[in-house]
Amino acid sequence: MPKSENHLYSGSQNAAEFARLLSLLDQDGADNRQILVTRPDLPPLSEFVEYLEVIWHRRWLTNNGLFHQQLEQALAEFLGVKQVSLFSNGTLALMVALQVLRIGGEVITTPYSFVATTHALSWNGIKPVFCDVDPATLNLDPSKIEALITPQTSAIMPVHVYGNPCAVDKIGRIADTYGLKVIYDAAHAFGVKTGQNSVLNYGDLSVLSFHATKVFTTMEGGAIVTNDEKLKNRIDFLKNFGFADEVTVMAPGINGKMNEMQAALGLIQLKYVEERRRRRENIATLYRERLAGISGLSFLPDFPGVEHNYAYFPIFIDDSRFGCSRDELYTFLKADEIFVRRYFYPLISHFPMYRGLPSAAPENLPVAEAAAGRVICLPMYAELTQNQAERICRRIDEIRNKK
Ligand code: T4K
Repeated sequence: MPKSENHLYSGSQNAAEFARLLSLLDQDGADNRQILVTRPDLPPLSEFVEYLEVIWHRRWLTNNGLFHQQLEQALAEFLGVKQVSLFSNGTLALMVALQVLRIGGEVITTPYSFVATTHALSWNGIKPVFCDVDPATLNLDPSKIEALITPQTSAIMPVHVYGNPCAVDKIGRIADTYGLKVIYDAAHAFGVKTGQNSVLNYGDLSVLSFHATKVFTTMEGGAIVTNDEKLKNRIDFLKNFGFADEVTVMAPGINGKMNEMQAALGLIQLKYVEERRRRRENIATLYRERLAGISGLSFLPDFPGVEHNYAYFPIFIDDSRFGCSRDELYTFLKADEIFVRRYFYPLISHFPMYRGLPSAAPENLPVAEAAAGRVICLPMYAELTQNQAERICRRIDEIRNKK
């Protein structure tokens, strides 16, 4: 009998189908040796099934359903923000955030992120202008923003990369001076606080992702956070094709709605977020202790005054001192079934659709270029065991010594 059987809901009436599903469980993931960069945190299946029964009974599947409304409220409370508008994924939320603020022309943004950040600009016909990042945080460097402002600039779109807060006050002052909007791509920053304040309370809007790889997941999902109720109303219209009421379409909207199954999962996930955050923190502490002092290997600090979510654990390899290159380390770890990822390499500014932009020239982005050439994100998720984390650290040390 497969050891994972107890995770599968056994309500199926069809024994053959149930057996086929069980065999899928055995093909995948059961091997403890293989470590992926992340593994989604999920609640006990039985809790989800209870919610599914309600959905099946009510026959309300999407379009601002009961669980959707409950999750918006619960998230606003949990995150310490006023308004949350849920989306089917973070990319659509970014696209609608730009639409609702009528952003056009040029937007100053970071090349050191996941491609969705810049793609959301492109889908809105906006020209991305890449700005280099701060070596201390790898977030947009506020001292380099002003030089990139032109009469066409309408907004700044920074990213709280790895969940570490941007220089929100400095960025806010620049935006106020020049009359620019600020949309934070906060895909990594669920639950992050600076002081007692949610990092999501800065700028005009913040956008979250609840993708499977994120600290809070609804499988796919996302949200726009705002403190302005009227703005939330317009966001809600836009994500529902632009309908303001049954007969009024206020703009060419899109379908960005989160469905009831995603919302139900979110409601359950919220109960576990804090416990998982503590587990991730323990892993981060272990990595810091075991990897400290290895020549040519560095990591970002735990920034003082910040309540971290430990979404990612990036390390940076200086090949001349470490003894092998970042890519060699990546390949050696892979051979040992430790599947780390090079987030964020290549830089967005290297992709064919963006590399022709004047701001994409590597000489304009030296800090981002260097970080992208050195970074490896180590496995990080709540269920990663201490033994697995120790094995990763040991292997990194062995590879370095062998070279
Ligand atoms: N802005 C930023 C700054 C972002 O980082 C993202 C997404 C967005 C915007 C857009 O938000 P969404 O539209 O996605 O809501 C992953 C994610 O697909 C992407 O959501 C995420 N950023 C990005 C940083 O990472 P990949 O190409 O690395 O995904 P993939 O499929 O290779 O998965 C990574 C690892 O996770 C694999 O080793 C296996 C594991 N995994 C993955 C999935 C999907 C699982 O164990 N289970 C799963 O279901 O992009």
